[in-house]
Amino acid sequence: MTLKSVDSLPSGVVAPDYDVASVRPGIVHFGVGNFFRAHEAFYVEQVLKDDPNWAIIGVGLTAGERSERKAAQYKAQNCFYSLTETAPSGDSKVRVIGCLRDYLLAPDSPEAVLERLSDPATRIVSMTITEGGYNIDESTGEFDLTNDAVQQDLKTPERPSTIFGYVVEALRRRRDAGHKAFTIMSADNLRHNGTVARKAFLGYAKARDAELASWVEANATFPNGMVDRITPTVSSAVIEKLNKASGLEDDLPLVAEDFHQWVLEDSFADGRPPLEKAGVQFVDDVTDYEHVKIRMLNASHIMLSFPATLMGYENIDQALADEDLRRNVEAFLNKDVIPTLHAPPGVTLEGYRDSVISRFSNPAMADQILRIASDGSSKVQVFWTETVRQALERKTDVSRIAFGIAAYLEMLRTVPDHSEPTFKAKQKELASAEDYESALKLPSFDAWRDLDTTELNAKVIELRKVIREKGVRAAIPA
Ligand code: CS2
Repeated sequence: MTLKSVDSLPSGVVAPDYDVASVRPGIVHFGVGNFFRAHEAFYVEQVLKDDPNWAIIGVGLTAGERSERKAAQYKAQNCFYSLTETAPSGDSKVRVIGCLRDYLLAPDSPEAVLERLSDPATRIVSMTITEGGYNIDESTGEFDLTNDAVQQDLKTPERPSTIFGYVVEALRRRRDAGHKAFTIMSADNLRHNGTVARKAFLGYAKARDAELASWVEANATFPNGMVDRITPTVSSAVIEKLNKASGLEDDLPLVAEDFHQWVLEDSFADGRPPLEKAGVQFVDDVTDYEHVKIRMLNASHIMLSFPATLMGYENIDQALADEDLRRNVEAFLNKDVIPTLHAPPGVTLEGYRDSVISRFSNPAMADQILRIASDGSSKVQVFWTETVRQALERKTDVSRIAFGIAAYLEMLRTVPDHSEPTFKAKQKELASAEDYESALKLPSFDAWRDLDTTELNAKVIELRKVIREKGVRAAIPA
């Protein structure tokens, strides 16, 4: 059946447990991608029955045919979509999510977006815009005011096009109208995502108007959160498969693992949904949780995916079924990561490791290696830096880290259509150079360049040679 309403869904499909017609929007979300749909929306969905004031309005910022098509699909389905949650055992559960109540394409209706953001009923503005989306200059660590779109917004602040322009203009209107500020909540997989968001939005606000910036600083909040749920890319073949299994005709279905976690600081400017009822953990400090997630799960995801790409594997469970790759990733976790990590209360690192391995081996997910390996340049920095620095400082064995870097660089050189969206011309040139040294100058490795990298770099070069001459498997550390 066409997914236009949640009345009489096929049997086995779980419908919203609240009256969809009577919920009211309280959250505006930028970046309605699969991760948001399977994570934040999934949590909010479960608490609307307790507090109906937190439905979500999605906003897309990019113009173009693809965005228009997506917006049309949301409208056609009254913003409903189905989520299939799959467990490693193969069990799955399908539910229709109803908490997304509208989808606005900002380039088509900028004023509607500003009105929604300025409405005092909007009390949280959340976002999943990826790391690059925060427009932080890697070399200075500050908000990049030289960005063309930001420059344009600063010239015409009342007609913005960037997320910073929209949010700050709305905050200006709220202040002038005597309304409260909202919470600016990042749900991106970054360390200290709230601190990054604070830097970005205040960086823009200060450049626009210092007084307004002070008001935002005093009144808005930027909670940090650790987010986790593996959410594969949905191809048309997957859409067909999901619909066949659910009995729905959903143009926007998605699949995710049954595992999900959100650890959040309880720092909200004007209230929040009762997310603890859906399992969100509220803590004073998310740092240790972030480190465990990023340094164990995400770091081993790329440690597996870079060589697996070269070996021709498609999905992460296939990579993990390769005994050599599995041994390498387990050794990386046991010897390089766990000894230098601090576990937050209630978490054992060995238990976390076992759960990560079990999550990766979930075949029903068919999680694409290309999804994980793409944008490796940012991921290497975010996911590996701490572990690399610890190894260099403690002078421990760097062979597994060197192997990961060597595989990454060989992948960049030999998989030309590999997506590195943030690479500029100079980086492309370094990455594709035939010699072994040039690529070591890539900015991805800047974060540990101040330490003694002689041995590490020599090992990377040695392993790149082995990969080229004898293949990846021969380069996997014993
Ligand atoms: C993956 C993540 O793309 C990646 O880097 O490691 O998308 C991962 O699936 C999520 O962080 C899981 O929460």
